[in-house]
Amino acid sequence: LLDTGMLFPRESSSRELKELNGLWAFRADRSPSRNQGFQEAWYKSRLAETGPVIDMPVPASYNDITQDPTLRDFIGWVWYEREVVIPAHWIADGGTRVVLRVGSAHYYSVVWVNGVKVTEHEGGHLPFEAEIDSVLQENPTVPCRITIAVNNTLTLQSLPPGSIQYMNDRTMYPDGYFVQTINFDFFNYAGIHRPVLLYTTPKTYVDDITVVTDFLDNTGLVRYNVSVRGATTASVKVTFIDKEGHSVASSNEPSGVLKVTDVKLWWPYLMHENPGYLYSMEVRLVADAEESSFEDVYTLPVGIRTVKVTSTQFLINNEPFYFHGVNKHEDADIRGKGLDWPLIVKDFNLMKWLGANSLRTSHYPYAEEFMQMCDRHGFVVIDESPGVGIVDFNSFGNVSLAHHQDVMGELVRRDKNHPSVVMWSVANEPFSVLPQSEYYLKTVIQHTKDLDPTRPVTYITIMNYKDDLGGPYVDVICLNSYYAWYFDPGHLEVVPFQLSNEHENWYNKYKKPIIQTEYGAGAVAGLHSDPPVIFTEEFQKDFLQSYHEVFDKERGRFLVGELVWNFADFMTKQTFYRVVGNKKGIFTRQRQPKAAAFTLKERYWKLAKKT
Ligand code: GCB
Repeated sequence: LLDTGMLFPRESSSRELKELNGLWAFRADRSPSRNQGFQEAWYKSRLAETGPVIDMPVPASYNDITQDPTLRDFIGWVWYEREVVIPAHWIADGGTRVVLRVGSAHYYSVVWVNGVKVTEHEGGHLPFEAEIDSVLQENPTVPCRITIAVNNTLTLQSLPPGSIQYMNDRTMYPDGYFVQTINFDFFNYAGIHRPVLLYTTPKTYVDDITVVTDFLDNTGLVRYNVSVRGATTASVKVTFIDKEGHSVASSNEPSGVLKVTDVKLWWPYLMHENPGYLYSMEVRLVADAEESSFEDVYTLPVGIRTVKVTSTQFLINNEPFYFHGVNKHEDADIRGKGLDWPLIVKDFNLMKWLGANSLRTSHYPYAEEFMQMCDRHGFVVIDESPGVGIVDFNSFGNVSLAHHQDVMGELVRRDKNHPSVVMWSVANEPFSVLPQSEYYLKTVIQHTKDLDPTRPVTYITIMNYKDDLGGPYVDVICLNSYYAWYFDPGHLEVVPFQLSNEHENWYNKYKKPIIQTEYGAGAVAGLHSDPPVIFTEEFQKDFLQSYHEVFDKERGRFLVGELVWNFADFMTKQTFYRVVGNKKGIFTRQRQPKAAAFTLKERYWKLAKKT
C-alpha cells in the first residue's frame, strides 16, 4: 500500500530545506454546509480575496489561539495559506525534485500549490508529502501559494473514531446544531500541528532506508536496505560512521549487513553511562552513466540494539529492562498539540530529573523531532497508534480495519529506524470484549508484525482477564488500572487486593510479561488535605505509593514496567468530571511539580540503581 518512503527531511550536500513555519493566513469555513470553501474554490486565489482572514501560527493547534469559543470548538474545514518564494535554481534546470512536506495536520487535509491540488491525506499525527516540481514548472508564479484545508471531523471510520450527532429538536437547540462525539479523554485539537517544509532531492534519490540491528559478542550487525527512486541507474555507497567521525564499516551494495567491530550499543538512559549512542549511516548515491552527473546524500542516525520478550522479561541487548516512566500527551497552553521546541526540551529535562527511562506515546504517534530526542537521550518508547477509543460496534467493521492497517503502515514506515522504539501499541483500550474485536485486534497485530517482524506488538487494555479477547495475540500484556479512583474512590485499602489479583490472573492465564501502562489519580495543584481525599496532592502521592507496594512484589517475577498516568495535566473536552482538563499529571500543564512528582522521582532513581 505504501509505495514510497517517508525519511525525515535532512539537509545534505545534495538536499536543501526551507521551513514554512510562522504566520499563515487562516479562515474557518463557517457556512452551514461547511463546504463553501470547496464550492467557491478558495484555493484558486489568495485566501484574503474570498473573505476575511486572520493570522494563524504554524505549527500550532488553532483552537486556543483566539478569544473566540466557536473557533476553539469548531468542527469542519479550516483553510490555511502561505506564500513562499522558491529559489530559482530549484526549478531552473529541471534536475531537482521539490517536495512539500507536512509533519502532521489533524485530521483530513487537502493541499494545493498555486491552485493545483497536489495531495490529500487522512489522519493526524503522521507526515505526508507531495512532489511539486512539475506544478512549479507549469505555474511559475512568484511567490508560490500554498493552500491547505484541514478538517477535524472524526467519523466511525477515522482513527481515532468519533461521530457527528445532529440535534434536531428546535425547542432545545439552535438551527444546524451538531456535536462531535469522541471516546477518548483528550481535547480534539486541530490544525497544522507540525512543521511544514519544502525540501529538495535530485531526481534520482534515496527514497527509503531500513535498518535492523543485532550484535554478536562485540561485533554490531546492521542489516540494511536502501531503496532508490528515479530514472538513472546509480550506485549506492554506504559508510557507517561513529560519533568521533571515524568510518567503521562500509559497503557498495544497496542492501547487506554491515559489521561494526568494538560496537558501542544503544542503551537506555540510566542503564549505562553512555546512553543513546548513535552512529551515522551515510548513504551516497552516485550516477553510474558518465553522461549524467548527480549525487544524493542522506545520513540516518542508527542505534545498535536488540529487543526480545520472554515469558517474564523484556530484554534490551539481552539484559532485563524495567520500564519506569511516563505516559505523555502532546499538549500545552495556547499551542495545544503544536510542536514547540522549548516545551519538548523542558519535558526531556523533567523526565531526566524524574529518573524516568521510558515513555508511551499515548494515544497517537508523536512528532519525529520528539522521537529523535528519545533516540539521542536513550528514552525507551512504546510507540502507540491513534487507535484510541475504538468502542463502537460499527468501528470494528472492515472499513476501519483497513484504515487501521494503513495507519500502522504509515507509523512503521516513519518510525521503524528509531532505536528508542521497542514496541508498537496498535490501540488504547479498545472495547476488546466484543466478539468482533478478536478478529480485528488479531488482524491489526499480525499486520504490524508482518510490517516489522523485529519488534513486539501489543495493545493496551482495561478489560478483565476473563473477558478480554486480545490477550492471545499480544507479546506483552499492557494494563491500565484505576482501582481506588474510578472504583472505590479514595479507598486505597482495596489496591493490594484488586491490583495484585488482576495481575496474577493475567499472568497465570497467558504467561506473558506485564506492564502497568497506566495508573494514576487526579490532583488539583495546591489542593491539600490530611487525611487525604481524592483530588488533593496528598491523595495522589499516597495513591501512587499504594500501587508501588504491589509493583514491588511483582517486579522480578512478571511485572516489567510501570508508567504513570500522566506526565502532565492536559486538556480534555468540557465535562462534569474534568476540571479544566484532566488533572492526573504529576506536573501541572505548565510543567511545575506536584507533591507526587517528588515521590516518583525518589522511586525512579532507586529503581534505576537496581537495574
Ligand atoms: C484511561 C485512558 C486515558 C485517560 C485516563 C483517565 O484509561 O487510557 O486516556 O485519560 O484513563 O484519566 O481517565
